[in-house]
Amino acid sequence: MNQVVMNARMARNKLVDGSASTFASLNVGPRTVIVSNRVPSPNEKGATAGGLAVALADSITDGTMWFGWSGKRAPETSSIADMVTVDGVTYATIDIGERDYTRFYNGFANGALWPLFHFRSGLLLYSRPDYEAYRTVNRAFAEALLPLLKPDDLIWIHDYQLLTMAAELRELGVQNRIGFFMHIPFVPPALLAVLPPAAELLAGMSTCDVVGFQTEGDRINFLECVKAFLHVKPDNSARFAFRERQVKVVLTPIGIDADKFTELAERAELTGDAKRLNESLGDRALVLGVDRLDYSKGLPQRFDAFGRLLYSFPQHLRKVAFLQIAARSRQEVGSYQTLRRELDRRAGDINGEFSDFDWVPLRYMTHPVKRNAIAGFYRRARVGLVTPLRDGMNLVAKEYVAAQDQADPGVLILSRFAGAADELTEALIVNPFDADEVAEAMHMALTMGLSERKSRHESLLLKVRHTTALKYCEDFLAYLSKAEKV
Ligand code: GDG
Repeated sequence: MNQVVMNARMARNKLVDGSASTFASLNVGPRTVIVSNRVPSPNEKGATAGGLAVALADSITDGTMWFGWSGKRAPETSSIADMVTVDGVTYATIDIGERDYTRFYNGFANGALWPLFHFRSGLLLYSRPDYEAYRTVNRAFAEALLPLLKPDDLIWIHDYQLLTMAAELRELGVQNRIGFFMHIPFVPPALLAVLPPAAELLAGMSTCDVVGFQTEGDRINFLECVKAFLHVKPDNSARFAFRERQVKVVLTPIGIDADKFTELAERAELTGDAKRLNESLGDRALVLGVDRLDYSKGLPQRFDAFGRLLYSFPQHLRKVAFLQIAARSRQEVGSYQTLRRELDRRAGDINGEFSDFDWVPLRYMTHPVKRNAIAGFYRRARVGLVTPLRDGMNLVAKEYVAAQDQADPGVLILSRFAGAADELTEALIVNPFDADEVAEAMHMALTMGLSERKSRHESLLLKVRHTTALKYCEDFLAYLSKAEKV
């Protein structure tokens, strides 16, 4: 008996021992198997900073299996998944070996793919051993998932860490429908060409039946790349043939559970954290930023823009406070350490320049805050400052809109380079590289009358309520479950 078949039997036994009731619910219709790099433990839901986990946690339904990395590092990458079922959702996780992790995660995924797909080719660090580890981990994911699969499962793979997993599944003989969704932006051919294994990665993605993107721009970039690198000819419905399979390229922007978030913000407003923030502010207006500490989020530029506001519009001195929550992430990657030092310096410069003995204009914290506290902070903020240099979607923009008091809403300032800007056109749309433009938008937001605030917010809320996390899932799965003719 070969190792894969042995693993299959052992894993099946483990699954049956763990959850007979889940099996009952999985027997009805095709099951969705979600695959993402990181699977939060069921108890950890909502506690982490990160858009993918938040969006998926909002949309996962009874009977789904969620497969991926446990978050634990082990001496070796595991070949058999650990299974646990909570509220009808089966969480299947593997540990990643210490050495694989460093090269796969810090190395190729976050040292090469992340900067490149955020249009920062100057930050890209490529090495062949990193890429080999990436391939190894994608292979390990495929091998550990294989024994858990049923013939009619719909497999839905998420994000840039797993670009070659579908190809590995196909090589292992998996014939199921496979979908892939890219949460981050996609670059045009001239940029992708910088990456040595570009064609291999595109070929990996193109072994899927459906490939989805956040914006029309990303979708077009991907189609241009497959034309240039794989020499395929997409038709007018964004379908192309590759290795005897039809690939459909779709647009399914991600969202949040807006109504649930509104309720969370209403409740949070009355809790200890929101009250403490409120007391500390007095009657000052709050400008709020909430981001993972990441160079794609444009934090140094945002700090500078706030400095420009205080310099160019001194009427706001002492009347405004800027709170930036920048939860630390990927601290083992050098460019993130550099960013942190840079922000410390700029925050010090601004506070040194403008503070008074009883007023500090900029508050900046790098430890994560509880999700319900964040919801309450959004509701208190007169201005939501969302100015990434490049972002797949940006859920913070949508959360900020959902959290507002409709009778007295705040104003969203949004970077034109966030995917969310395609939808949320009633925000104040800015170029985050232009500190003066962002400062002017802040001034406009801080002085905007109630009726304009209400009319902008009303339109934004309609959109955020329409493009929910659930709609995102339903739309993608509708494409994935519908076989296209070859
Ligand atoms: C990727 C793409 C795309 C932030 N700080 C804390 C905290 N957060 C939460 C926010 C929000 C989430 O993390 C961040 O989501 P984003 O969408 O803004 O950004 P990424 O993490 O970069 O997500 C992005 C997303 O995937 C989904 O497709 O939109 O473009 O880059 O929910 O509220 N949550 C908690 N504490 C914090 O300190 N609890």
